Amino acid sequence: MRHFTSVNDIPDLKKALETAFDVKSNPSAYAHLGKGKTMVLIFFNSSLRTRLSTQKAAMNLGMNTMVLNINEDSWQLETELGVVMDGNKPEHLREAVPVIGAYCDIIGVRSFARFESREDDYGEKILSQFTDYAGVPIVSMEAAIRHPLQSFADLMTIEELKTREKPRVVLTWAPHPRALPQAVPNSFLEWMRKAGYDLVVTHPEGYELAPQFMEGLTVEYDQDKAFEGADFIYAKNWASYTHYGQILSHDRSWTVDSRKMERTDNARFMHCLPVRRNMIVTDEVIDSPASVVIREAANREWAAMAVLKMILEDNQ
Ligand code: SN0
Repeated sequence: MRHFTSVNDIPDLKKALETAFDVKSNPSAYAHLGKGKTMVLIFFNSSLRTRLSTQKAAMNLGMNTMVLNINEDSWQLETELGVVMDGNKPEHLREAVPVIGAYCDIIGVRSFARFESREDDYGEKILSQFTDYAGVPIVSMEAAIRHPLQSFADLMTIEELKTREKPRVVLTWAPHPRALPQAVPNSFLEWMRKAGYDLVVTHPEGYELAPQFMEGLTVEYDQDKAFEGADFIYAKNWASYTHYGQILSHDRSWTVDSRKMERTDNARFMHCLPVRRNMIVTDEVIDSPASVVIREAANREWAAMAVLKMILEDNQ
């Protein structure tokens, strides 16, 4: 594996999962693999779990890490090609990326959807400048349309807790005060489909995800029905894809609550975090034993460690 930007970069998902569970049981077994190597983590957006878990994963492998928050610590970067740079952005990504690449062996990058243009976001305009010009492997730490490290940890969590071979996994939209990217739900569907699970998607009208991520799936617009027989409830807000970046509904009846969880088959509650309590999910549900959000977050370290281990082994 050269770059890690989606599940499609993983040659063998079953083996990758085995690697993740192996590093989880033996966190210090590979402490020399990345010795003398450096990972730079670049953030265009905020982070708590991704920053700490990815940095920790790199440290577990003996790597050095450097973190750069673009909007606070560095020059503001121009990302558009062909522009006259007479504004407030002193440096272009076209130089910044290969310069960063010159100082390290792996780059992690976080760059959310900007909601300025669906074409730019769905073309991964920022991420692809990194893969094209860095000269070193790139790990997506949530790009415009995918969050593969999150989905990998989600998959680990379900594998650990499932009680049947093909669990029924329900992705449900839930209300939120802001317009959020589709990266988490897109990626989640891609990984869950590859794992062969029984997948159900539920959301209000107008929140249909991009067709490339919905392949083979149909939407159940009735959330109550969707919850029936579920083994896992995965809640997430996202803004509209069809009315790109818009909030079309604030309907609080979509908040995941105990009454809805009772319709499931003793389902576990999942969310990538950060989560808005009593918007996405009630206190009662997230504080109940059914909630596995902390385990999910903890698994981020092992998912990231597995990814970095695979990259280090394949790019000696
Ligand atoms: C991001 C998202 O893609 O939805 C990151 C999730 C891992 N979430 C947010 O930006 C939440 C911000 C908020 O205001 O709640």
